[in-house]
Amino acid sequence: MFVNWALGELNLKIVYYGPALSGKTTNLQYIHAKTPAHMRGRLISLKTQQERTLLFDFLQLEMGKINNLKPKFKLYTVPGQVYYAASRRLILQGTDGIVFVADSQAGRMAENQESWFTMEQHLVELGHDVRTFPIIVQFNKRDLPHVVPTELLRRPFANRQCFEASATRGVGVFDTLKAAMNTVVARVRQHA
Ligand SMILES: Nc1nc2c(ncn2[C@@H]2O[C@H](COP(=O)(O)OP(=O)(O)OP(=O)(O)O)[C@@H](O)[C@H]2O)c(=O)[nH]1
Ligand SMILES: [Mg+2]
Repeated sequence: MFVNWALGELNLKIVYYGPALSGKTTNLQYIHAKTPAHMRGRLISLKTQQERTLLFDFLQLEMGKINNLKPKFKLYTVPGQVYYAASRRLILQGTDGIVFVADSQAGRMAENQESWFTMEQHLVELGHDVRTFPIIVQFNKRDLPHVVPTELLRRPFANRQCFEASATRGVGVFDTLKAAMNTVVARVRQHA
């Protein structure tokens, strides 16, 4: 969180984290496409020629007022491919909350787990308490065949908010985002 008192701005950072191809960039693309232009900036995507995230995607959203401050939500995605670990760690710095985008397909469970554990490691290294850090979980790609039942996917996340989604169709994208924003704002209020 960063408060610019001169401009009356509250800057909040939310990072979309998760394994390669889980749909992090697609979430931001949908949010960008469906948010009125006066409430959002440009979607900046640093990507490879194959449309894979190289460094990050970035989108800024402006909402109503909180305690007389204008909140600006800075949404980032990390690159999911395994060899970009250093970039993921860097992008997590200074984040106020995380949306963990898991791939619901049965063949992707090991990648989800690996990604979650390295995210936890990064958070610990950055000095956060993983148990209380705002992390919203999204089970994406629910439209595909051979997805793991949501009840099973939820099990390890007993005390976290989880959402089903199909980011390409826009299902669950804003529910996930709103939950992340609310959690982050609630935490800022707690610490204010
Ligand atoms: N069927 C289906 N395809 C999806 C969904 N979400 C994303 N995809 C597709 O999955 C592929 C990868 O999506 P991205 O959003 O680029 O994934 P990413 O997590 O940003 O991938 P990295 O940048 O490599 O980490 C694209 O072809 C998307 O169209 C979904 O909900 N359902
Ligand atoms: Mg991406």
